[in-house]
Amino acid sequence: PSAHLQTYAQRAEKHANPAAKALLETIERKSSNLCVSVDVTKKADFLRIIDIVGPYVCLVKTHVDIIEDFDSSLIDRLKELSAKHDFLIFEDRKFADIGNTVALQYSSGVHKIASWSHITNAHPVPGPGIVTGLASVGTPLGRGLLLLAEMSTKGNLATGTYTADAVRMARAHRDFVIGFIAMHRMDGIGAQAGEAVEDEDFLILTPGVGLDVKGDSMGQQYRTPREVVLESGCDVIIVGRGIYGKGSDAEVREQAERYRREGWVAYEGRVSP
Ligand code: 6AU
Repeated sequence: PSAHLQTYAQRAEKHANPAAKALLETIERKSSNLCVSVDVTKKADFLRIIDIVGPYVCLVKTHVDIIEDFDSSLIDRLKELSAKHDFLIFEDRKFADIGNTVALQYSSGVHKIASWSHITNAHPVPGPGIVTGLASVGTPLGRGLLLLAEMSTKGNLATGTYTADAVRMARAHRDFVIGFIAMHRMDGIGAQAGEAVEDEDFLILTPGVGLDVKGDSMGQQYRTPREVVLESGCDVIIVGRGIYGKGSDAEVREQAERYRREGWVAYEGRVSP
């Protein structure tokens, strides 16, 4: 059957990339396909929210460049929380430059992303050189890359042939590109006639997930975990403001539990209808 009709555990066995395998195993172990996006600007808030949501997530998504009081101790704490709560880390860097530049941005600077982030992402717009550049840093460290094949926002340009070209780019680098930021499954998209793609299993991580509102004032659009996982066949739901934006610690915990449950019920409905 198509990969998304198999269990996460079955799929974990077939993945050679260490980050993809570890993510699928973590999802299975914790019964959670929830990634929380912690888009806050203060170190203390960042760590507090992660400690609260940690038990309910497979993955924590960061934007480290928005943290005002960033220093290397933040990364040490983040790694401790990752071990304590058993989740992987995804720095949502959205690389978008030539290979040589992204290799430097990924390995160096203040943030040294490759040294701590299991997964990162990139826009395919520069062409395959962006994957080669990031892979030169990430592959020796066992990291995984997601290409942005689609986006969640109104009016975005990642559609049609752009999306198909992104999938083709991933197919040419299957050891390092583990999947996509996308709104639905990419199975067979952009394949040439006769090209064997039935066995491919790109992970689909999907932002734009919310249960209480339909969007924001800047073009974000939300769908429910059921629409994303059951109807569109995506693998991981990414939730930001729907969880961390809820106020008290108790409410943040409650929302994390709620989205974990909704995401998991949608998955169970998919693999054993
Ligand atoms: O749930 P939200 O709207 O508060 O946050 C969604 C998060 C943000 C975005 O930077 C990110 O998901 N995102 C992405 C990613 C993950 O690459 C792509 C996209 O198309 N839309 C989107 O919202 O941290």
